[in-house]
Amino acid sequence: MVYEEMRSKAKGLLRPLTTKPLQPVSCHIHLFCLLCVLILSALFFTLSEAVCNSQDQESLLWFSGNVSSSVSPLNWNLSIDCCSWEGIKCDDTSESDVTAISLPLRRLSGNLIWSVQNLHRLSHLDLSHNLLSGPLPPGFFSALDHLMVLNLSYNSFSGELPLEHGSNKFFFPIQTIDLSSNLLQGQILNTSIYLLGAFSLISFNVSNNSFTGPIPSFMCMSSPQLSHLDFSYNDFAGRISRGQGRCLNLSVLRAGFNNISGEIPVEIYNLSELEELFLPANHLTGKIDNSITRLKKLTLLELYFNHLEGEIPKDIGHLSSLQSLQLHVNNITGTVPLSLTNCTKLVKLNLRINRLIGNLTELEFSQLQRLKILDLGNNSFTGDVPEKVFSCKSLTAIRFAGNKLTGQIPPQVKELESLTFLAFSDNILTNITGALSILQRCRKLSILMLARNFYDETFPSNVNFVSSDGFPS
Ligand SMILES: *[C@@H]1O[C@H](CO)[C@@H](O)[C@H](O)[C@H]1NC(C)=O
Ligand SMILES: *[C@@H]1O[C@H](CO)[C@@H](O)[C@H](O)[C@H]1NC(C)=O
Ligand SMILES: *[C@@H]1O[C@H](CO)[C@@H](O)[C@H](O)[C@H]1NC(C)=O
Ligand SMILES: *[C@@H]1O[C@H](CO)[C@@H](O)[C@H](O)[C@H]1NC(C)=O
Ligand SMILES: *[C@@H]1O[C@H](CO)[C@@H](O)[C@H](O)[C@H]1NC(C)=O
Ligand SMILES: *[C@@H]1O[C@H](CO)[C@@H](O)[C@H](O)[C@H]1NC(C)=O
Ligand SMILES: *[C@@H]1O[C@H](CO)[C@@H](O)[C@H](O)[C@H]1NC(C)=O
Ligand SMILES: *[C@@H]1O[C@H](CO)[C@@H](O)[C@H](O)[C@H]1NC(C)=O
Ligand SMILES: *[C@@H]1O[C@H](CO)[C@@H](O)[C@H](O)[C@H]1NC(C)=O
Ligand SMILES: *[C@@H]1O[C@H](CO)[C@@H](O)[C@H](O)[C@H]1NC(C)=O
Ligand SMILES: *[C@@H]1O[C@H](CO)[C@@H](O)[C@H](O)[C@H]1NC(C)=O
Ligand SMILES: CC(=O)N[C@H]1CO[C@H](CO)[C@@H](O)[C@@H]1O
Repeated sequence: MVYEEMRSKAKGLLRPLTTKPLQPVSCHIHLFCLLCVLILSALFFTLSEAVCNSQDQESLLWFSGNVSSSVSPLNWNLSIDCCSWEGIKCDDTSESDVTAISLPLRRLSGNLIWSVQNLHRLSHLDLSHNLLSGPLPPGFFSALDHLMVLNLSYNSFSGELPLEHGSNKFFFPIQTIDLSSNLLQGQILNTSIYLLGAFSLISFNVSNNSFTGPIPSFMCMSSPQLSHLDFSYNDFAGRISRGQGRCLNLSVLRAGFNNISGEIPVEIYNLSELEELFLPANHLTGKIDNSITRLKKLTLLELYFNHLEGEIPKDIGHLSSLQSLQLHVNNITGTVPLSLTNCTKLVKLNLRINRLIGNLTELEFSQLQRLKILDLGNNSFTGDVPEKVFSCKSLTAIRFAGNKLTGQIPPQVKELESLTFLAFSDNILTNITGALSILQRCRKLSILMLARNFYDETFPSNVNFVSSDGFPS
């Protein structure tokens, strides 16, 4: 969109209004009329006169000749100006250089990405969601030294990131690099002249490939505006570098589903713009430092499937924007801090399979009116079933299974109109019969697990609608 704006501005400024002789007009030569004609003829010019750069046309033909499409071929007609071809945009200089190729979701296959390399003025390249394959050729990035947006996501590009030897440029205007969901591999090294010179980089997404080595933080040095980094779903290993803390404008850091180990460096907790910290399914150890509560903009904190220990930061309630707190399957100990219920925007709270203890009845759950998913299963909570949970009107799934809770499921449960999943199995509850009669009124309830609770003659011993676990995620 910014691009469109720039382009139409440039058009207005650069297009010479007076180069075309005035057409004969039937109205009296009146200042207003003259203006109309000038504007109309200028428009006519814009439509008819752009004739695309012949070298660029040749590169495009090469490209189109080397890709095929199972839906419909690129219908790039030689008798039409290439600036008007599907997906192509040109600039407004006299050269009419090709500046944009945008052909997402075209089912294009082939592997000759290098044919676009000669389009020296290309600033936007979007070939996302196609079937393009093969490696990115050496020098690919530095050849496209006007590129601002590169989106090659959802293809089958393979091999390592290209070497960028021999470039005499040290500044590249690239802002967005999306190479996600391909088959790329190897390390992302600080020897990449291209990435080191990407001073304007805002967003870098390499998720869902097979990259190895440490997650790079060197871009934090050169790109002060860096705001989105996504390294998830790869084979990155090693520790998160403290240098990551220099990405001071970072709002999204995603590196989940890798092989990252060590502690989360406290420098991360200085990234005051951070909104999403997504690091699940790694081998992270150590504690979650209380200084994390400085990240006032955090909406998503997902650190599940790691080996984190220590307690939940006691000031967690300071994270007043938090919507998703998912710390399940770790080794977290201690009690749930009372301040947690001050995170009133929470939608998902998952603390399942940790070593949490304590009495939940004092927590002001009723403040969590947006909460949809509450999973506190498989810990060591004691005391009565926390009644206040049942005043969270948005709840769709509740799991307390595998604790040491006593008492009864309160009758307010019938007021949870969206409830589909309820699991209290493996606790020490009483009056399961009473609960069952109440739960009949929860119309949407489709999964109920109450097995293995306190048993005597009057209570059914094994009450489950289903045996499999359909807890929503
Ligand atoms: C190419 O464009 C010309 C002029 O508009 C048209 O006559 C011709 O049919 C087109 N060719 C194809 C193959 O679409
Ligand atoms: C890349 O393209 C995909 C699909 O066409 C889109 O969903 C995604 O947002 C784009 N990436 C960026 C960074 O704009
Ligand atoms: C990165 O790309 C993937 C798709 O491949 C997408 O799901 C994810 O949201 C993107 N990350 C960011 C931070 O935009
Ligand atoms: C990874 O990419 C594949 C193939 O494009 C896609 O089917 C899958 O959904 C992606 N996975 C993630 C987690 O983005
Ligand atoms: C930081 O990122 C925001 C968008 O997330 C942007 O508006 C702002 O200009 C950036 N600041 C710097 C110093 O780059
Ligand atoms: C993950 O890292 C460990 C060392 O920390 C290594 O032994 C293991 O092979 C790695 N696994 C994968 C799948 O790369
Ligand atoms: C975090 O920022 C504070 C100032 O805001 C600074 O004093 C402190 O040294 C920083 N900590 C780290 C670990 O960078
Ligand atoms: C938790 O800690 C115990 C002992 O300290 C260890 O045996 C277990 O593997 C740990 N679990 C996780 C998920 O890290
Ligand atoms: C929750 O927030 C309120 C208002 O900011 C504050 O008075 C209260 O002490 C907080 N509760 C906890 C347990 O932190
Ligand atoms: C849990 O807390 C409630 C309310 O403070 C109290 O009445 C109850 O005795 C406590 N239960 C246990 C097991 O500590
Ligand atoms: C069992 O539960 C039902 C329904 O909530 C209630 O009416 C009944 O009083 C309870 N029985 C006991 C002994 O608490
Ligand atoms: C492998 C392949 O198809 N190469 C073709 C790429 O496009 C040029 C120009 O159309 C052809 O000459 C090549 O044969």
